[in-house]
Amino acid sequence: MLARRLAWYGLYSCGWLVLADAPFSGHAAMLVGDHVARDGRHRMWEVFSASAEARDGKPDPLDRWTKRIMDATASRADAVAIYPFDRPYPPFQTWAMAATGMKPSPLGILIHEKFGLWQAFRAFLVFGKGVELELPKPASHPCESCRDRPCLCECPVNAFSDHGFDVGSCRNHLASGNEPHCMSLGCRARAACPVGIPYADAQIRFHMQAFAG
Ligand code: B12
Ligand code: SF4
Ligand code: SF4
Repeated sequence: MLARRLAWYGLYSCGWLVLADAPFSGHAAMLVGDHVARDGRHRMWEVFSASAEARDGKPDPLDRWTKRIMDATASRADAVAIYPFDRPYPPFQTWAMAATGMKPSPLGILIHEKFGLWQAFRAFLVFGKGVELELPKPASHPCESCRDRPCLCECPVNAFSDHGFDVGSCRNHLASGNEPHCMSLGCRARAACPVGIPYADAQIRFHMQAFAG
């Protein structure tokens, strides 16, 4: 039932873990993420685009849409939803690694064996203690066999290094309007990865504008 409801919104269960952090220590939690179809169709984006939040002109439409549908989903499933945009930020990537077996790419983003660098997370649904878990299957790590690492060759300002992601250089480039025009094309580094099918153009522009602030 829960899986069907998530699928209607273009979402799916990426995996489960038992939380160790207060106030949910010992509780089972399910990671909910976007599902990208084989043909690149992204149902979540289609459902969101048709929503009131996408059209009302108010700030943070995707966060507000996510909260509305996931709060309702959580309440039907007798669970509590935790969001990536809650404050203080919940450690989504740390929890996601435990729940899915995904590992970080050289860009810092976790890479999914099928969806590549395009796996976004929407919420954790936290259930009661003692809920039976689907333990994460061992996931393959695509970066291990990627010799050329094209993701590290395409950024015009070399924003990725051993010191992490240089947010300032990236934002300056986005604001400059210089080629390559990442604002409309999307992040060139992310797009260079051969794993997974990139989002549609409208979705890329939405996320780049949100990121540039
Ligand atoms: C703040 C934030 C940012 C800041 C990062 C500032 C900084 N240097 O710390 C900014 C605004 C720059 C950013 C950018 C992006 N982000 Co961001 N971000 C977050 C957010 C909301 C909080 C991160 C945090 O501090 N967590 C708290 C710590 C305690 O959590 P943690 O899991 O233990 O910590 C891990 C991360 O902090 C990570 N990390 C450290 N530095 C950086 C830098 C980047 C760029 C990323 C992605 C991760 C990362 O390393 C830690 C251990 O693995 C998370 C959601 C969340 N709640 O985690 C999304 C999140 C990490 N972001 C995400 C994404 C996808 C992006 C973008 C690609 C979005 C886009 N534009 O399309 C960009 C990357 C830029 C690009 N070139 O494309 C995804 C990553 C999904 C994945 N597969 O891993 C998350 C999980 C949001 C989501 N809803 O799925 N992000
Ligand atoms: S290009 Fe290669 S190293 Fe970079 S994220 Fe993709 S698989 Fe990993
Ligand atoms: S958006 Fe452009 S400038 Fe920013 S990290 Fe990606 S490739 Fe580099």
